[in-house]
Amino acid sequence: MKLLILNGPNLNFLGIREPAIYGKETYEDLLALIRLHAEKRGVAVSFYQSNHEGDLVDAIQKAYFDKIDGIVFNPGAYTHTSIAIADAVKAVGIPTVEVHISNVKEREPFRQVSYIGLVATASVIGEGLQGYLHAMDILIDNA
Ligand code: CA2
Repeated sequence: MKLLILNGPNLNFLGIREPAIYGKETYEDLLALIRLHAEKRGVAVSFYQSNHEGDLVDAIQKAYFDKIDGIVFNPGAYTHTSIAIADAVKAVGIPTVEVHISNVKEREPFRQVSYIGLVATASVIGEGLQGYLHAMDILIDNA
């Protein structure tokens, strides 16, 4: 099984700013955590992070041609704005689990809307970096 771990804008800033919301661990720490979990669960993982909406659409389309079996996706702020990204997730038909490190349900009203949530298989919200591992488990256990 091949999983794509996709992260949107500013997630490369993890551990650098706003530790009270997003924790102290860095983006590299996140990748290490995921690599370890992938090894334990016997799945292959690839990673992509971009600050650009179109790049994320391209990455989702590429996942289709690369025969990716599942996407763990934190779209960052594009969660709340991007119909283009939601359309891409729907178009490729790859099971996709939305992840949010923070509990967006208890934050500003504009974070209550998720276009990705409308097309995702499941959403994992407010579990910190562990949420990415939970999302992997959902995809693996439902394959
Ligand atoms: O809670 C999440 O994972 C979010 O997807 C993170 C996005 C935010 O716009 C969503 O509403 C919820 C923001 C990512 C910003 O990441 C930073 C990390 C460290 C320092 C500054 C920003």
